[in-house]
Amino acid sequence: MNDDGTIRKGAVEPEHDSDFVLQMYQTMCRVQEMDKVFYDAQRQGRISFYMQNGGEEGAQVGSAAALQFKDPVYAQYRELGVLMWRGMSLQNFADQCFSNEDEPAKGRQMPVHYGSAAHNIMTISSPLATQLPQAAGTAYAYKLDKSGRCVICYFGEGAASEGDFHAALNFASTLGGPCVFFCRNNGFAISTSVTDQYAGDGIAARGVAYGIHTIRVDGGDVFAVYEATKKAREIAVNENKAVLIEAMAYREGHHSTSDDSTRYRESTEIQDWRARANPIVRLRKYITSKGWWDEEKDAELLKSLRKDGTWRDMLLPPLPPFAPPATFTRSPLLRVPLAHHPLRLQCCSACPPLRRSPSQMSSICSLTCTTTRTCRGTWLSRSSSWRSTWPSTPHTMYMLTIRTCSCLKIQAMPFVD
Ligand SMILES: Cc1ncc(C[n+]2csc(CCOP(=O)(O)OP(=O)(O)O)c2C)c(N)n1
Ligand SMILES: [Mg+2]
Repeated sequence: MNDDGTIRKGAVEPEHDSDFVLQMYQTMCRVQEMDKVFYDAQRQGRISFYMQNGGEEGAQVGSAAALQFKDPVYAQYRELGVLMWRGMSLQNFADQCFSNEDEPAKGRQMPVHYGSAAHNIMTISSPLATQLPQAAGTAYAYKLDKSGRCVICYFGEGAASEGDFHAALNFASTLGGPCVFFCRNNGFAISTSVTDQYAGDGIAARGVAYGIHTIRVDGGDVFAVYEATKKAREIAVNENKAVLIEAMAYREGHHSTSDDSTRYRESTEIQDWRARANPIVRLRKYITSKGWWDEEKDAELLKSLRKDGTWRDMLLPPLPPFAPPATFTRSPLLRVPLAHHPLRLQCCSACPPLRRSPSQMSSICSLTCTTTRTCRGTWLSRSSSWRSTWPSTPHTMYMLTIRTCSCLKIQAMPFVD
C-alpha cells in the first residue's frame, strides 16, 4: 500500500473481507486512544510510567492477525496492538499499569510489563533481548514435540545489538524450530538513531548471515505486514525453521514518559511522519476508498472508544479519600498506602536530630523510591517533614534509611500545603 492508501503498482491487492479489515483498523485506533489516555494518566501522576506505540500500530496488529491463538507471544514492551488483538482488555492493561491486585503479578511489576497466561503471552522483561533465547528454546521444544505451534518473538532494532540476539539466532538457525523473530525497526533505541546503531544494512542482513529466511517489510503497511507474517509462519511451521522479519516503521512518540525526544530529533521530522506515513491514516484512506468507512463512522468510533468505562474511571478527577496516617517503626521498606497523594513523611518532632537544617537532615535520613532508584522528595526546611515531589501511586515503594534518628517513628500522611 502506498502512503495515500492506494495499492502499489505491481502489488497484489489482499482479498480480506471488510469485517476483518475494519477489525484491524478499530484495534489500531484503540491502541492510539489507549496511548493518549495512559500517557495523560502518567502526566497527571496516576501511574509512574508509560510507553506509547504511535507509528507502529500497523506492524503490531498486522502481524498479530496473521498468527494463531496457540502461538505464544514473546514481546518487548511496545506491542500493545498484539496484546489487544489477542483479547487482553483495557481493564487488564489498567490493572497492570495501576498495579491493581487483579493483575497476575499483583502489582510487583513496572507499568507496561504485561503478561497473560490466558492469552498465551509471556510476561515482558525489562532487560532487553532476554525474550529472544527464550523464544528460540521454546521453538526448539516445539520442533521436538511436533506441536504445530509457532513462536512469535518481538523486539526492537536496538535490542538486536544485544548478545542475546546473536545467541538466539545462532541457536535457532543451527537447531531449528518454528520461530518468527519479528524486529520492529522504528529508527531509535531511546535517543540513539539507527544511523549510530549500526553501519550495515539494518537487521535483515544479519538474518541472511545466520542462514535464516528473512523478510523486510514496510511496517506501516498493515496488509504487507500481515502477508509477511503469514508467509513466515507457514515456512516456520512447515520447515521447522526460524524466519526473521524486519518491519520498517517510525517511533512517533517519545521512547517513554521519561523521555523528551525533541531533544534529539526535530519536531518537524515527527510531524512529517505522522502526516505522511502513519499506519492508521494509511489504512483509513484505503477503507474509505473502498466505501467501507467515512468520516461519520470515524467520529462515532472515536466517541465510543472515549466512552469506554475503563477510561472514565481512570480519568475521574477526585482523588481517593485520605487514608489515616500510617506509622512505621524501624521498618526499612515502606509500602506507601496513600495512593495518588503527594505525601508527607514526618518524624516525631521530639527527635533531636530532626530539629536540624534540611541539609543535615538529608545526611541523617534518606528516602529512596525503589522503582526509580531516586530520592523522590525533599526535606522541608524548618520542619521534620519530607515531601514527595511526585504523587505516590499504589506501587510506590520507598526505602527508608535512618542513620542517627533516635525515635524511629515515622508517620505517613497526605501532604497538605
Ligand atoms: C540489557 C539492557 N540494556 C539497556 C536497557 C535500557 N533500554 C531500555 S529500552 C532501550 C532501547 C531499546 O530500543 P529498541 O530495541 O529499538 O526498542 P524501541 O524502544 O525502539 O521500541 C534501552 C537501551 C535495557 N532495558 N536492557
Ligand atoms: Mg527501536
